[in-house]
Amino acid sequence: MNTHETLSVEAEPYAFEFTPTTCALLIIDMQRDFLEPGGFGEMLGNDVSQLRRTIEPNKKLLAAWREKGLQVMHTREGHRPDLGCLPPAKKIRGRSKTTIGDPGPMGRILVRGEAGHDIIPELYPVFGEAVIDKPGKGAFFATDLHAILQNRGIKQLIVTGVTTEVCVNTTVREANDRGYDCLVPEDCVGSYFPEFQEMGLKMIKAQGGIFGWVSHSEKILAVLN
Ligand code: TIU
Repeated sequence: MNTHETLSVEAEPYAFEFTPTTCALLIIDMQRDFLEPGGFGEMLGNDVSQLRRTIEPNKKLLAAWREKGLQVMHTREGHRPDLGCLPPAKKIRGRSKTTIGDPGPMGRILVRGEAGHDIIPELYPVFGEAVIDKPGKGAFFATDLHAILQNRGIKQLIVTGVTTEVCVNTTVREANDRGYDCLVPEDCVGSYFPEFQEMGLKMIKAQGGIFGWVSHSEKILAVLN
């Protein structure tokens, strides 16, 4: 496979055509606090196994992207230790006893530099892969992601990570409005709620691909190899 040639992946609502060298793998918020047993997500009563099934397919896709020397970027949702970038509305949302910035099972919840905020070891970034720290759900809000993508000549994104209906969906919508084509492999994104997983994916590919395309990691790997 020549990474400069245009490839076509079977997808919905129709084939996704992309040039590997100008297509980045963007992995959203695969953080310990969202995915690991004993983390913040589980503490809130969520079933982390719904997210953990995405680890293996993400590992395979990441390995393939790295092997071809293609662009990889990671995001983490979280805040400065002084919570200066945490809107008061986000701090109090949910009326939980324990909220963002408070001590949690793996350090202060969603605070940069804490163990729970970091990316799971299975998908840990390597040198040269941008890590975008974002204060919101979307990866473009209050970050330099768009500038980095422009500087690297990226036009298309394969978006994976968690959760499907929250940070993945918000990021795909933001990317779409900025002119990027987004492909979401359904096995590489996860939600704590099966019904949101299904609808989150349907929303992306509806109306002729209103926000992007949906496929499966095996279909992407098949055209890469
Ligand atoms: N990364 C991300 O989706 N953050 C969330 O808070 N997701 C929830 O589903 N809560």
